[in-house]
Amino acid sequence: MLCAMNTKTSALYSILPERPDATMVERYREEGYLAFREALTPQEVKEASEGINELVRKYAFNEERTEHVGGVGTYGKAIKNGRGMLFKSRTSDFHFQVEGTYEARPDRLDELADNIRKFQSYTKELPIYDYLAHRHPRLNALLEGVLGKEFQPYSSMALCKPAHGGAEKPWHQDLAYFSVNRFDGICGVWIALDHATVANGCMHVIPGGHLSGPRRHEWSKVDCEITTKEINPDDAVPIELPPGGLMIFHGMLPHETPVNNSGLRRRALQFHYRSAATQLAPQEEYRSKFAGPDGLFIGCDYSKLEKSS
Ligand SMILES: O=C(O)CCC(=O)C(=O)O
Repeated sequence: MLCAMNTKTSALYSILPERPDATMVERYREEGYLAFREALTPQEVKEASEGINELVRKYAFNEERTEHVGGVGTYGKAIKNGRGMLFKSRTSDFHFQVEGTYEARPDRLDELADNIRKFQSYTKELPIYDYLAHRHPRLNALLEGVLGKEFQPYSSMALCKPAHGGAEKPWHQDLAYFSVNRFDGICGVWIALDHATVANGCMHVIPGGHLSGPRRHEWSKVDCEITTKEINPDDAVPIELPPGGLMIFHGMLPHETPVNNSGLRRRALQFHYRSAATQLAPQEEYRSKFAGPDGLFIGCDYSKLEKSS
């Protein structure tokens, strides 16, 4: 039993090296992920975490800067993950959303920052995010190792989990959401800003699960998820990381993060990248690729979400 667990967590390393060696890159290809307990400095973690509060103080309930959409109860009983109040910058693509059950109030902005579920398109908002996403030397070397030279940013979208009920993100493949012409050149980078443990909703992955092609996703009561019969929970490996730990993972790797029922929040950053060989694709092309044996699209179909809300 212990042996099996050790084998399963073998893609966990202590330090993000200056440059990944060939064995690491090979392991990424085989298992679909690599995790490093130490990647950011404590100062970088502090700045990145405080940045969330800074952005909340700048944007939340500032009518000139921000459009405010929805709030508790807006989506009725069928609250899906993260669908609390949405704060949209009027001058950039940046936006963030609080946990579905949290009532955002202008007099409690630090509390609001601890209850964020999702923040998106944030790399241009603060120098620390721009640096981590685009100019961090060791992360760039890692990305070059797995994606090749001239890789490009694809998106910045991070999920956080407030203490005492931060919602789960059920099993999915990130490529079920994206729109690209090939599936071998996309990866995500996930960075822990707090201790990420099983109790507060750390990443869980299916090692090697990126090699089996697209899996069927459906909008459930919670979110867009891989239908459970396609995932064997016994194959899942939790990736517990300290603040500053980092995981890189293939865009087809099935992964999930459970609900946070603990008293400790779980913040993270996340960036996605694409290789120089990958193009953004029109929806039609992408849908025909992310298809089941019957040729029908099996990714996350937003028109179905609107019907079920
Ligand atoms: O950070 C999390 O809880 C999950 C992130 C994730 O899986 C995603 O955004 O696709």
